[in-house]
Amino acid sequence: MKLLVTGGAGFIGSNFVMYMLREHPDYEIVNVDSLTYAGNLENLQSVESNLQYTFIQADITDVQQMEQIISKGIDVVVNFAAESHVDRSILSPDIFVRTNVLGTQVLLDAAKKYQVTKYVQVSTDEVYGSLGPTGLFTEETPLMPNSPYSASKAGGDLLVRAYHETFGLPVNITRCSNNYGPFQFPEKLIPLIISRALNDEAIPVYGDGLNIRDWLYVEDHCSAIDLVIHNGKIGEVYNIGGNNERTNIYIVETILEQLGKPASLIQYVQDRLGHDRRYGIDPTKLGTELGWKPIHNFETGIKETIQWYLNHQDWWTRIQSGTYQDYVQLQYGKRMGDSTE
Ligand code: NAD
Ligand code: TDX
Repeated sequence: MKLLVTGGAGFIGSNFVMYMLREHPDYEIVNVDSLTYAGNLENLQSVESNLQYTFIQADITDVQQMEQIISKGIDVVVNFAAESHVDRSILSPDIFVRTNVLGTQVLLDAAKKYQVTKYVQVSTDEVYGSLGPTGLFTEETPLMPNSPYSASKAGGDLLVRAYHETFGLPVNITRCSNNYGPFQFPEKLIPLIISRALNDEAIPVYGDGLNIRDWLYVEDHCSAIDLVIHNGKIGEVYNIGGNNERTNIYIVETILEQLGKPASLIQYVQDRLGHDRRYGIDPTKLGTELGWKPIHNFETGIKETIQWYLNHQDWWTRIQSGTYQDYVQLQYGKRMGDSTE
């Protein structure tokens, strides 16, 4: 099988490329990534010389390049490429629409033109909006995105659905909860806490810290997508999650405790605009129809993740030395009374 993975130099995409080369050593994997601030070829050093793996630097909104790549015998497209950070979508929504909506449509067109056997859209639970204190997101929950990020992901999902209904394109959509694990860019909550705590910097907690996210170790997300590629029923949506709901403040306190850092590092700051209160995934369909089961629970997964960041300080220190500082200043400067300077 020849797989096109887009966004394979990012957090989940790079974990997925490594996972697939390990689980299916006979598959060919083409990784297309435009290498935005979030794309990092260092993530893929371990597979660089694997003859089954090819990297192409290209933008998914580039029609000619996508057609050229997909015309060369691609069987399955898995679209991870996206602008993925909610806070950045509040600062500049335009690039989210371009990549997450237009980019998806360009890929769908090329997939249709060259008749791939399957197109998998890697989406997110955030398209469902925010939950109250009870209930879970199922595949039937209406789409009610609240941030420019989640609205752009929902836009992409609706196009995927439409290409299936209108043109019969064989598609699946996956909607996963919050991921964590190795190679996550340190703008996201868990690596942000770990890296800042190790530098003895204040940890910004939005609002009252009681927002809830449902955490899944990245490798369990990869195994779910692998199953969907092979056994997902055409046209279906699959939710992915491991029933690991935690408040943000629990995550912060757990990491500080495990690193032996004081709770005095916690700084409550101005809330995120439109901040979704709670996400919780019902993964029953994926379990009963495709037999998926996560293998990591939050307690072991977070320990492994902290250890990975301790062992790979060079990786995140290099990221922090680039344009990352400009983003930190823009996002947190005023919020934290400029204590980030
Ligand atoms: P990420 O930001 O770490 O990686 C995104 C990758 O896409 C980067 O390598 C970037 O260079 C690439 N990219 C961005 N724009 C591109 C373009 N126009 N053309 C080609 N490549 C481009 O994101 P992530 O956290 O790994 O998320 C991957 C996917 O999974 C996204 O679609 C996201 O919506 C979805 N998702 C993420 C999570 C999560 O918790 N991180 C949860 C559910 C779903
Ligand atoms: O500095 C912070 N302080 C804080 O309190 C940051 C960066 C986040 N938070 C809160 C906001 C959220 O309630 O922590 C929670 C998690 O935040 P993020 O790591 O930014 O993730 P989230 O907004 O939940 O979105 C993530 O999960 C779904 C991914 O970034 C998305 O790509 C994915 O679709």
